[in-house]
Amino acid sequence: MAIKNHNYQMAKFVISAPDIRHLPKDTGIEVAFAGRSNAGKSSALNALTQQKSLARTSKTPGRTQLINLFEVEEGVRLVDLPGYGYAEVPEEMKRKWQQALGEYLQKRECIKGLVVLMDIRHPLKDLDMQMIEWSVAMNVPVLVLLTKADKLASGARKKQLTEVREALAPLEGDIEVEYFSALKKIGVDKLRIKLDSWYNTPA
Ligand SMILES: Nc1nc2c(ncn2[C@@H]2O[C@H](COP(=O)(O)OP(=O)(O)OP(=O)(O)O)[C@@H](O)[C@H]2O)c(=O)[nH]1
Ligand SMILES: [Mg+2]
Repeated sequence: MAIKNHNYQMAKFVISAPDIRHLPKDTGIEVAFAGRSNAGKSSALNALTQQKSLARTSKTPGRTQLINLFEVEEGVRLVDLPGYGYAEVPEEMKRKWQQALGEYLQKRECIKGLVVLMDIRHPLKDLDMQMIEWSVAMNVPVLVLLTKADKLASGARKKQLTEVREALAPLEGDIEVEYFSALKKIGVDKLRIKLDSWYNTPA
């Protein structure tokens, strides 16, 4: 089958939802972006779609508290999941987000891939592992992006990449790890190629 390249620049905002019950019908294909608050999810989506403010970025962690859904073309969607792990959020709200994330991954059938974004300086926190383990259990392939790679020199960058790859190898899942910088546009092509391959996976 010929791979179709999607035009991510065409992405348009569709809806913000507090949980999966408020999302559009579970048909077509979705790829979701997950990560700790401030990891760079919204920035990565903006870099991918070459739009400055498709997904809102913010200096205040915990800004994206809803599931934000974007459509590239009919039936091809990108999902910005709520950031997790932000310490200064009330316990009750944290619990709600975690539940929304778990539900999304475990019940939403149109998900064909998960991008997990982790700050290259602080990778593999508990909830990152939880998200990756859920995906492996659901047979959903994972692309881990080590974000803000521009913050490290190339030696330190490679070291982190190797360590994260080694740490995830025992999970034996369909997991790929790359580094990324929305600022310097590092890894954007790899992200695009991976998404195209997921969107082209036969159902
Ligand atoms: N240096 C650098 N900073 C970045 C990069 N990507 C994002 N940032 C900064 O990191 C902060 C958080 O980025 P967001 O994209 O809003 O992060 P998020 O994961 O969407 O955060 P929440 O929506 O709160 O969960 C912002 O101040 C960004 O400017 C990057 O590649 N390099
Ligand atoms: Mg965000």
